[in-house]
Amino acid sequence: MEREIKVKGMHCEGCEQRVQKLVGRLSKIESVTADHQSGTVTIAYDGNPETLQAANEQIRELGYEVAQ
Ligand SMILES: [Cu+2]
Repeated sequence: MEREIKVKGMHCEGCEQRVQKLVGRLSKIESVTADHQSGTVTIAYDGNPETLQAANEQIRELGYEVAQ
């Protein structure tokens, strides 16, 4: 299942890479694509709400704002 998360605060490719690397380390997340220009992080995951929640928390821990 794929989900697009709206994220504020990513300003460059470095931000994209941090998000992709750290969110991509979470279990049950198959792939992560971050785009600072559109302010989105797209994840492919198992469809479990807890997995989505973990991704949101990781993004916040990195200092970005997740719009619900
Ligand atoms: Cu940046």
